[in-house]
Amino acid sequence: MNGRAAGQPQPQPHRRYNPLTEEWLLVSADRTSRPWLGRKESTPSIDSLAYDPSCYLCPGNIRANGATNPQYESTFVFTNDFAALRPDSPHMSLQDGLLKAESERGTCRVICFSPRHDLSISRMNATQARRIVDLWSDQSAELGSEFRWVQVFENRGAAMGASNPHPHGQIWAGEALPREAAREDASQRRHYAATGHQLLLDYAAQESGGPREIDGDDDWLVVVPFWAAWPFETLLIPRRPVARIPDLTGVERDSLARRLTSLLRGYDDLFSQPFPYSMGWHQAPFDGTDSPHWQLHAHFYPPLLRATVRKFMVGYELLSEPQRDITAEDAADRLRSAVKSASPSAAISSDRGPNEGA
Ligand code: H2U
Ligand code: ZN
Repeated sequence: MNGRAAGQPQPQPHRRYNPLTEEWLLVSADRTSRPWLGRKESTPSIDSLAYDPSCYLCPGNIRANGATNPQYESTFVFTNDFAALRPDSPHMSLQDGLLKAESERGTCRVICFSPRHDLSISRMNATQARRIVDLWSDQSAELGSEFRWVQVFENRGAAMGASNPHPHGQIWAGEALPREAAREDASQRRHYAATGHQLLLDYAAQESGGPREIDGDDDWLVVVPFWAAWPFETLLIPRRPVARIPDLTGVERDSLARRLTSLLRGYDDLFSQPFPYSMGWHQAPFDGTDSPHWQLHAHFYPPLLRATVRKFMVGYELLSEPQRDITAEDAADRLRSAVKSASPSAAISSDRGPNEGA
């Protein structure tokens, strides 16, 4: 299952196991040459406006509900004006035969990463990216004092449903453990009970230096997981046991900032366009325990297979199980080259627009 030299035949269709979600997926790597007459993704260009008067996230602008953003100078957080979870949701419970429902309390926040409309994480320097890590951490600690599950995430690009190119993410926090959290909690708990080790630390040890490693240092491993479902999916894992973002040390935060900017520059270089993705952190539930079984990690789920062709999770994927068209090893080879050759000089060091004063 290791990487193949160029020109060797593609491996036959096979299934791979995802030990985190305890699910299988189908790998059929010889299908990428099939004719494609379907939808072509447009290739968005890099947004060059440092300030966009029509953007609802830029400093001083008016949002959809009429609120005015402050003239913020680094990061800015507000409660989502169209929140999917609310703290005042009244209690409700229904159990009627096979019909079951329960109320859910929570909150949703929008987190702006920079006042600059054009400063995506891939164009940030390490200092600017470190601010985002600290923001994720502070927000997680604050929301974790009230809610059990804190989901930090970012949708980037119209292909992943992002509403606006202004660099921003979201946090949804709630009382229940959602599906992915419950699966990862169960699998990690079982592995820890059986071995005394964190599942993802055992996985990181097995992958280090291998054909799916993209990047790494003493503190982090960046890898295309063996069980990746999305074409250029990656997983970021700290090298020591860490349950939650606020547990990361200053050194780990700095090196995370560097790994993040390198990875995202590599993604942008892969198809010479701002690379769309959904990313997010899976940290232990904030349930008042140490959760030694849980290893903090980030998932990046980018949809693009080629520059203008996206992977659709439809048909077989929806009805049977996920399927992928290039092997994780091929994707890792290409992404690793892009990350290694991506230039840090692409970074924008100013937090202010070119025409703004100090
Ligand atoms: P994306 O991360 O998918 O771009 O979503 C941004 C969020 O911003 C979205 O959930 C919210 C939307 O509800 N939003 C506001 O809260 N206020 C606005 O003025 C527009 C968008
Ligand atoms: Zn903006």
